[in-house]
Parts: sequence; structure tokens; C-alpha cells
Amino acid sequence: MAYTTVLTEIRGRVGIVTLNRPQAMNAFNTLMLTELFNALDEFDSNDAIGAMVVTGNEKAFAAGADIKEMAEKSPFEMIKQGRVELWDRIRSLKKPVIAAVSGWALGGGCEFSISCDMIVASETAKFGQPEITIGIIPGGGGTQRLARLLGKQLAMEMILNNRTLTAAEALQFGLVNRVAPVENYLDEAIKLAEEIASRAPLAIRMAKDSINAAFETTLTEGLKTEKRNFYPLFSTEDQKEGMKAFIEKRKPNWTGK
Ligand code: CO8
Repeated sequence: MAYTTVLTEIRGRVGIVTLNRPQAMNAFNTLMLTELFNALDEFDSNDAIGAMVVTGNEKAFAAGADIKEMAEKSPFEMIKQGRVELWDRIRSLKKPVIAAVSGWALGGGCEFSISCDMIVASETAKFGQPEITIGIIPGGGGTQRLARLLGKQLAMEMILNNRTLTAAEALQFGLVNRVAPVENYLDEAIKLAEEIASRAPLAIRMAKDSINAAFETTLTEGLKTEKRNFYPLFSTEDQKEGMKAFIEKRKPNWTGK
């Protein structure tokens, strides 16, 4: 499908979505939200794709929700749009999503990146939740995800006092997986996605689901989820192939079955 506010590309087994509103620092307006999630859904249901990358441009990953579009909205209109629920859909995508972040990742942009399964940042990336400066709070999961990822104190400072994190700080605090120079952060993200996409697809799906369960439940319940995802993998062709290939000292040939 042809989109205007996002660009899509397939490289090998990786689906890449590029946010494309550079004139607005990639702020999420209604059209871009629709197109972004349509593009992700398309990639997610395409068996030829094993992982996805979402990126912006060097200057801005995304500067949050479109303030101009939102400024005069009523609570009812905001609820009706259901925008803030969208970020939570990322974890229900079957395939891993990697955010490749350069420049500003603010508000909903920061929340989108931390809702992804991994983040590769450029050295110029800056993560922040400036909602407090415009009289609101994060609505795309920022209060919950940052508190879980960074701990209470730092989340408080980011959300209550607009503290931004540099790429180096984000790496130090475990918010991002790796930091690369601005010239090749996207290549790094695609390389990581390619590696993941070359692995056993069903095991990747079960692994993503199991790790996400860790944020939802007690350890006992989480371990049950892991077992529920672990045992069925022994009914897959890929488990038989993976173990056989190990014993025969060769590379496995995954079929995703
Ligand atoms: N919305 C609308 N337009 C924006 C936004 C935005 N979030 N951010 C930047 N722009 C526009 C500017 O208005 C400007 O447009 P114009 O040229 O027409 O005046 C253009 O992008 C370039 O921006 P600047 O001139 O401001 O560029 P600077 O380099 O000086 O500054 C910044 C860049 C720091 C990114 C600055 O633009 C900024 O602070 N932006 C706002 C950041 C912000 O407050 N984000 C939070 C928004 S609220 C939110 O995200 C709630 C999330 C809800 C859940 C998620 C659902 C989607």
C-alpha cells in the first residue's frame, strides 16, 4: 500500500518503516498514526518478514503527538480517537520491532521507542517526556514504562521536570541496546533486525511473548507463561531441525513450522 506520512521498504527479511513528516519533526498526526500501524500490521502478517525497524530522520525520531492537531480537542474527542492506546499494540505484534532513534524522541516519540522491543540509538539521540511543559502528562505509557525501565526516581525527574536523557545516559541506564555514530545507527539497527529475522520464527515469537509477560505478572505467573510457550516449541519442525543441525555441526534451515 502507498503511504504519504511513512515510507516503507523491505530489505531481506526486514521491514523498515520511516516516519516521514520532517517538516513537523515527525510529530504523530492522525494520518501518520494510521499509516504507521497499517504498515506495521502489513509487515507483521507477511511471512517473508522476520523483524521490523521503525526509524525517523537524523534530527528527529519523533517529537511526540502533533500539538497543533491536539490543542483544541475535548476529552471526549481524545478518547474517541483512541490514540494513546495504540502504543500498547506494539507488544502484541508477533514480530520484534526495533526502534532506530536519532535526534529527538520526545513525548509520544519517546513512548513509542520504549514500547518497541529494542532500541538502537545514534549518538545524537535525546529521550524526554516534555508533556508537563504543555500542561499534560504522558498518555502513551510513559509513566508506567519509564518507571519500570529506569526506576521511580529518574522517571519522576523526566516526567515531572522534563529531564532529557542523552544517548550515552540512555545506554548507561539500560534504556537502549546500543549506540552508534549518526552515520550508521540505522544500518546497525537493520543488521540487528536481520540477525533476529534469520532465527527460528516461532521461537522468536514465543520469546517476545514470554519476556513481555514479565512486565504483567508475578514471577510465578510469568514462569507459567514461559512454560506454556516453551513446551509447544517441541512440536515444531524448527526445534527438530535446530537440534539436528547442532548435532550434525551445520547451520539450521528454518521453515517457521
Ligand atoms: N507537534 C506539532 N508540531 C511540532 C511538534 C509537535 N509535537 N514538534 C515540532 N513541531 C513543529 C514545530 O511547530 C515547527 O513547525 P513550524 O516550522 O511550522 O513552526 C517544526 O516542527 C520544527 O520545530 P522547531 O522549530 O520547534 O524545531 P527546534 O529544532 O527549535 O525544536 C523540538 C525541536 C525540541 C523537538 C521542539 O520542536 C519541541 O519541543 N517540540 C515539541 C515536543 C513536545 O512537547 N512533545 C510532546 C507532545 S505531547 C505528546 O506527545 C503526548 C503523547 C500522547 C500519546 C501518544 C499518541 C500519539
